Amino acid sequence: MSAKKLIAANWKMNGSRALVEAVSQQLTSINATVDVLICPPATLLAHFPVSEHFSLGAQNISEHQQGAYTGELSAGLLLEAGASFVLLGHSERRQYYAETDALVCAKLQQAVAAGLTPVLCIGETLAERQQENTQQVIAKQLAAVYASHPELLVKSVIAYEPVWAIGTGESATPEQAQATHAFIRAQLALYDSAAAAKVRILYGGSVNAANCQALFAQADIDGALVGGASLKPDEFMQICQSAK
Ligand code: G2H
Repeated sequence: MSAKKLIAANWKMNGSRALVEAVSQQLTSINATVDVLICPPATLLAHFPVSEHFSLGAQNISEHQQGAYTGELSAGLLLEAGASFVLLGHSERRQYYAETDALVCAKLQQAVAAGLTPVLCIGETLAERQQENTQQVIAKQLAAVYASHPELLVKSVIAYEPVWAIGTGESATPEQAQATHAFIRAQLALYDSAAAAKVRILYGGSVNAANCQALFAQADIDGALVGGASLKPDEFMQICQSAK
């Protein structure tokens, strides 16, 4: 369990300059006992003020360092735009943009090489859970990166996001989430036990102000990746303040 929780906002393809202002203003009074990360659409990164109260992250990067890849953004460009983290392997990227484990691994290597901290998103679908394959799916997603690159673990944050809980209003129960987080930590320990004890494992999937406290009380839940509720400044602030 990490000493300080991390609450990350994933705005997905939402937000505006007005929301940047509202959230930045709201976070000026955040308690220093929690780390806060905002991952807006890349075009909004430059509109955030430099702040000691939160960090910024991107939602995706290219697997290439630079070159003729029209429409893509490299890790280096996003770093220069103000990001210090990047979400990788989110289930929406895996599902809608056919991102494979191998591609996610290549992006994670680019992120670390450029100096971005990757937030590796993993999780099972409803069908995989119903077939009792949650652990196999997660072990495979982790092995795709860390079996060949265990040195990257120490630089990573993991986000467990059961696909069936994303944007559905149906969060995993604290007990379901804790059981999977403990499994994730045990898997990570196979690659680097010292890093595994310290790596922050976030829960994501319909986190809101009403359910976050019970999730944060679990031993292996080190914070949250918040989608829909992060677009509401008051509610996002409540979630951050619950994570002491
Ligand atoms: C899961 C989560 C943020 P939501 O995608 O990554 O979104 O909180 O809306 O389920």
